[in-house]
Amino acid sequence: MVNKNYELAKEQYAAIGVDTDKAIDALEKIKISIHCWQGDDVSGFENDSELSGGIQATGNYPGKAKNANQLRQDLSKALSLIPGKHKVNLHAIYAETEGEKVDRNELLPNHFENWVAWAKENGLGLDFNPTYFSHPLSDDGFTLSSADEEKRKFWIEHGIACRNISEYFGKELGIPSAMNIWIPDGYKDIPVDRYSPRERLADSLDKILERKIDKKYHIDAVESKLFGIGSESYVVGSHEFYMGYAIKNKTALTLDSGHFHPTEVISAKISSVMLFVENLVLHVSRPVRWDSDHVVIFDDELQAIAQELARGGFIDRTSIGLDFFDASINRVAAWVIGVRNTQKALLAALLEPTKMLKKAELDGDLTTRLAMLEELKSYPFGAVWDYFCEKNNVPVREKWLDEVFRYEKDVLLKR
Ligand code: RNT
Ligand code: ZN
Repeated sequence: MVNKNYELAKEQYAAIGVDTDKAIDALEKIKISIHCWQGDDVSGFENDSELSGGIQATGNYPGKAKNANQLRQDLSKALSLIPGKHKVNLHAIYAETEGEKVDRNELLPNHFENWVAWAKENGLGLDFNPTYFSHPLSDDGFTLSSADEEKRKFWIEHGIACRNISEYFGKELGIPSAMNIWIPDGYKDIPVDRYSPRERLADSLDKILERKIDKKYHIDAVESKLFGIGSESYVVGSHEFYMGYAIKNKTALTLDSGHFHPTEVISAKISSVMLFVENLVLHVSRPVRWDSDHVVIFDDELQAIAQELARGGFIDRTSIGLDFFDASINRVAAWVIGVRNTQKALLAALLEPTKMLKKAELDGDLTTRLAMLEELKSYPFGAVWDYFCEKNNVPVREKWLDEVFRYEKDVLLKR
């Protein structure tokens, strides 16, 4: 059935000049950066601080991972239901310090050696994030832009420690680690001085990034935001701030789909960003009325993001990461849904007869452009997706759900 459907689909796509085998080869090469924090509601293993920084995981579905072994077990389960080879995105709070209290400015590569061993065993890459939230020294809402020099120093040291860890990931695994800096800094109410915190943030970043690291191993990225809970009126690390910083300092820029005004979409920004920065990092998320971090679904914006990457030839310069945390449904299923949807959107984009569409556009034939874009929506891309799953030895269509529920019964509900 899967093969038969694929052959039929292949013919239909061939008729409009699209090679489905080529699209499949291209999709197979794309590593999605899977965020570990969906597995435990962004808790981490430090055990002594509540989630803070204006982000929130709501829900209390049973079976949350309570330690690194459980989190790796859950990730392995999810990965077994996702076609292809991917990367796992870690945060500093997922360090394993064997019961010893190690503060964040003192973290070392060896605190992540279990993660590296596991990644090697499973053929995965790793990405990284310093954690600038859920810590007593971020309680007043300021970290790298703090006016308190002691605090600011602590967080600079944290950034430096994290770059060493990220470089270690890249060296050990032979795949560059993208390290994304996001800070929660900002004010609930209207500030008087918007400039000085930004000046301090730029200075902190300069200090963190001082040591040159080979891009073969490590890529620096910076993530902007419009507002958070408790930073509604002012966020130090705004889009303009980081766009400027990334261009000036040749870092990557991270675009999170939940971090802009409600009618603003990151798909529309990619083509501008790619003119001025070498690498793009995406945090694909789904904001529902606000930066709510819902599980990514196959919606218009996800498809538009994939189209922009494929049409522009930007896939090689982009780290496609996910960033959502929903604690109201099975957490393993949340990963599988989000990653598979992202891959589906990429496949749909790779199956587009882009050359033909661009030609129609250049020729001024905007009627054909619209007609074709609409017709393409009902082309049999699902048959190609099913074939891709089968080829990669993962369940076709919703069959993966049975495995998640079996795992829930055998493992998650026993925790
Ligand atoms: C917060 C940012 C940030 C975090 C993760 C946990 O608004 O999106 O990327 O979600 O680092
Ligand atoms: Zn994000």
